[in-house]
Amino acid sequence: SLRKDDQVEPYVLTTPLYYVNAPPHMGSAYSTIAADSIARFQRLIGKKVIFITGTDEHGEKIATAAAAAGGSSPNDHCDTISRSYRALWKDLDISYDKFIRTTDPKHEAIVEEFYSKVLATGDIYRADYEGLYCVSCEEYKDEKELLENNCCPMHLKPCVSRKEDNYFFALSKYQKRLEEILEQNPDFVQPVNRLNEVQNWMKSGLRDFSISRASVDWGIRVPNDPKQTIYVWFDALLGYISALLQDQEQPSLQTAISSGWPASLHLIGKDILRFHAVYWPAMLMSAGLSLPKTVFGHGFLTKDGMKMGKSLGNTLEPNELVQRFGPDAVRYFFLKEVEFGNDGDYSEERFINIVNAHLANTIGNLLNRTLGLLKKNCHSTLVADSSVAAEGNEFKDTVEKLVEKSKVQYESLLLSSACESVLEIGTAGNLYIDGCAPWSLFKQGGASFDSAAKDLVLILEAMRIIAVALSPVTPKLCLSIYRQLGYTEEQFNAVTWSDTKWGGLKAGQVMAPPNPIFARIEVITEGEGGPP
Ligand code: ME8
Repeated sequence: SLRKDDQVEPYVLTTPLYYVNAPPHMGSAYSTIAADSIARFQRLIGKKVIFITGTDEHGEKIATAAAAAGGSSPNDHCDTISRSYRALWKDLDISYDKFIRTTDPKHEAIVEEFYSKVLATGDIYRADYEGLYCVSCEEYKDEKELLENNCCPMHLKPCVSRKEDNYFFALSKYQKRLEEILEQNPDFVQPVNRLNEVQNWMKSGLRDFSISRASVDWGIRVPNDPKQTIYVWFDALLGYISALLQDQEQPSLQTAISSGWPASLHLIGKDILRFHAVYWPAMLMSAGLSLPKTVFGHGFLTKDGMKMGKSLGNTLEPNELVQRFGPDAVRYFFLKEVEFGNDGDYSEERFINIVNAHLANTIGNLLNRTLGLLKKNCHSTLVADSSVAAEGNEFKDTVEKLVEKSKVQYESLLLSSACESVLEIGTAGNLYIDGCAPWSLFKQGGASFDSAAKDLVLILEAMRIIAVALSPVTPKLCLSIYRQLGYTEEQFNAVTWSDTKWGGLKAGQVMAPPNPIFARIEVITEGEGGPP
């Protein structure tokens, strides 16, 4: 059955579906923040976006965590942790459209249907398997990729020897087709170093993988063999499809697919690249479904130079960061300061320096001092249309070039560069105001006064453009800018990328009185600030 909006191909993007073995950490937040900025950008340029996130709730790792959490059933445990993800996404202004939980019955129905479909193609067979298993990865490992004492290189914990009678997926059958896909679609896996990684790994030959567990009870039962449960990865990846189902809809692969599959972008960390760039496409091919357009594997965050992660117990608390510094500072720091695709480091000192310099000074202070001058000299009212005031103006040209550049960068997922381009508009604004020194022109009166009043219009127009162009990254801050420029929240929510075009501010528009949009973060060092 056709849907009304079938003509518009939606932009479907996904974050990983996070394991509920522990509450979210900064790594989970990082992927989600990046995805959110991409979703917001795509909406600005007019796409119908379906932004999917959720939680991965089956498997041995979750069952063990639930048992360790003491008393609560796996279900209750999943509810609690899954809720903590949603709470964090709310605090971080994550604008997801769908939140899928893999324990949702509609998802389970999709997995069963998918399994049966793959079974019917002859790609599933039964065999004995003996190997080394990393429970944290939920994956059998090749002995040659392990460290000393059979430790998993990702989790630094010893793998355990397992012997099971399992169902296998015939991945090896897809070697050739996958190689061709990677060759013919060099944008399928991004950035290019991840593509190389996948291609190198495939050179050693793809091996069939086990897609069921006899030893794990907490999972979706294998159709026709309820003694086994479906391997957590074979289950979870399908969440990207089941998430597309509308509420109340009778779950079927066909209806889910018709609501937006294939995904435009799977955004993931580099740790789960193989699952997304190899296993998943092979599974989809087996079931006769289309492949996602892009898998982007971003880098890992470290803290003070050290690897961090749930399993290592060395995490940066996103909740704490948001409470202390607010969502925009957190979003901005990680998107601006980590080159997207590469690893990046957090240190509190750098965090504070960066957000103070960029958000409080370059952008916030520019707006504040401009509004201060406008209030003092022009009753907070614009004297001219920004378009008229800007004829032949070099500053205007600079702003137009930078905002166009940021658009191309957002489109290419160069998120840090996109932030940089928008920030440069602020830098250019500061140079411009310092160059024309309106504060002294106002004092001179006459034509100088008029010229100063026009200069303020130009700077405020640049601020307006910053507010649109940076809104995918710092939505609250940009709303504050828009409000100070005399717009309503409704007007801000209705902006599109075309509003980055120069000429929005009009003569007579009344600005709000200056009021810092981003409070400088003050560092209280020992011996200062407190009572003696
Ligand atoms: O892997 N830096 O879930 P997960 C940056 N359930 N990102 C990090 C990070 C770090 N230090 N640590 C984790 C799973 N991440 C599966 C996914 S998808 C169908 C199933 C991010 O909770 C990064 O995106 O272990 C990584 O891929 C993801 O968290 C792993 O999340």
